[in-house]
Amino acid sequence: MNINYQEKIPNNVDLAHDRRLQRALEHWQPHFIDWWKDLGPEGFMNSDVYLRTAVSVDAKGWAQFGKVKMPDYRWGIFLADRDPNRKIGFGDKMGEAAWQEVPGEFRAPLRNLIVTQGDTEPASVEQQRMLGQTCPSLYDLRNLFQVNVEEGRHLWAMVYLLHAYFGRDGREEAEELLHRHSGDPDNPRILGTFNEPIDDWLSFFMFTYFTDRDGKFQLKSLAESAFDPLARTCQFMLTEEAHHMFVGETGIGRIVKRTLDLMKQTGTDDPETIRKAGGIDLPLLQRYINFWFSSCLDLFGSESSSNAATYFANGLKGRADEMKYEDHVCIDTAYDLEVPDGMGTRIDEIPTRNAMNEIVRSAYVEDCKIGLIRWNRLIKKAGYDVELTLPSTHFRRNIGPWSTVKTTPEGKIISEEEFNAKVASWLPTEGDRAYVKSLMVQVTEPGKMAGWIAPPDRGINSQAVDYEYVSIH
Ligand code: BYC
Repeated sequence: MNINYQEKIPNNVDLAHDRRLQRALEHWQPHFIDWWKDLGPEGFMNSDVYLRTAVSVDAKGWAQFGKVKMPDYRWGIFLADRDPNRKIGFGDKMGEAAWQEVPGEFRAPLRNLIVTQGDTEPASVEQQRMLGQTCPSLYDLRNLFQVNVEEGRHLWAMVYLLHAYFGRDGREEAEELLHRHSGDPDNPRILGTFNEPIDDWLSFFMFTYFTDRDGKFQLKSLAESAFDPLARTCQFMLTEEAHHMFVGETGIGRIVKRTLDLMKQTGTDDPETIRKAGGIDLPLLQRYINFWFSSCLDLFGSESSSNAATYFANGLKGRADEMKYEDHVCIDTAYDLEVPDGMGTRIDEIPTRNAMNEIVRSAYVEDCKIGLIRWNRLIKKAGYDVELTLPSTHFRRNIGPWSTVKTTPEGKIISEEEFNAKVASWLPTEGDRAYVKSLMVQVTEPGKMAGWIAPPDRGINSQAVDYEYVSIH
């Protein structure tokens, strides 16, 4: 069904025929707009931003580009088309018809999954709200705002499900999504990473590369859900998510490119010299990778999780790309999990269903490698013998069995003293953060770039790189 833009809330769910739901969502809408004005991007509310807006959910031509003032963006409710024959694809109920309503016995866990997913969307907008003040170019500023408005729409997607399928407690949860705030000590966002400050653009690119990729894997897992409206909502969200990861991958790639230029110009890879030349040295970049990657690994939950087993058994949440796996039931099978044991490790055999978080995390790690291969290719081509790497999945964990020990980035268990003595070479220091912050100055002349990042290879939607992507008023 095409998206109806004539209504107050654009949608393709025939909202006009459910007056109660329409009224409830129209009641929530001004709260969302107030939240956007208070905690969305700081400034720029009167600027015209070159944004894409969804016009239909089919694969071809779902987006339309044009200049829009952000508060006028048409946030709405878009679900992928329904397959009337869809069957449950995994777990104990495999082969049964997908659910169009929430079964009473799964109300609480499904609501929790939707609330956790929904909570991350406004959280990320809050985390990024000051970045416009230090944008490295108008091209980047536009991409930031594109990401922000789409995260706002993803919040709408989850709020629709809460309102449409979870009655009064769903409506209350929808209100709470606007009341928790990223980094608020009294009422923080649910998941750790979404309370980390993002006050420089290097962190933004790391976030869109690593954290949005967690979003991709979690959405893919929920797109397998037996609860069909959730599955269809997540399928459409995934089409928007791809651009967010593109922003991260190309953003980090452009930093690497600029740093390599500076290394060539100065004839050295010495970090101090690169910093004097106004660039981001590769060891600093590595420390940011170590920080964000390890933080995002925690977003998959514990390595062994009875929650995950129950979700899988009941068809609430599958594995990303479930069809890639041979066995969709995973009963009576085991998974070998490496866990710390003193200063060494041992293998624990756990039921596969309990290992679902770890299985999806492993697929995520593989996906994260793609960008590193591309960035390392640039480094190698420039003639340098340096490699950016992903740290071990055991490094700096706060969730799961590895949270009880300290390891090197290579995953070797070490004492707390050794960790503390070496951490400054593994994770961003105060000095690193202050230096990155010192580079953050706003550049708003069309086509101009800040000195620490190379221009993109091409513009957005075939526009030139020096197109005025944001007209600032
Ligand atoms: N921080 O059994 P366990 C995105 C909690 S990103 C704090 O191991 P489970 C986006 C856990 O909730 C994708 N708490 O975990 C990206 C549980 O609490 P309860 C977001 C954590 O349940 C960029 C307890 O610890 N979507 O879309 O198997 C921009 C026991 O945990 C953390 C989702 O996450 C943590 N890191 O799995 C914008 C999908 N990890 O229930 C957007 C929905 C775990 O005992 N969420 N805990 O109170 C889920 O599927 C699951 O809740 C999790 C955890 C995968 C997060």
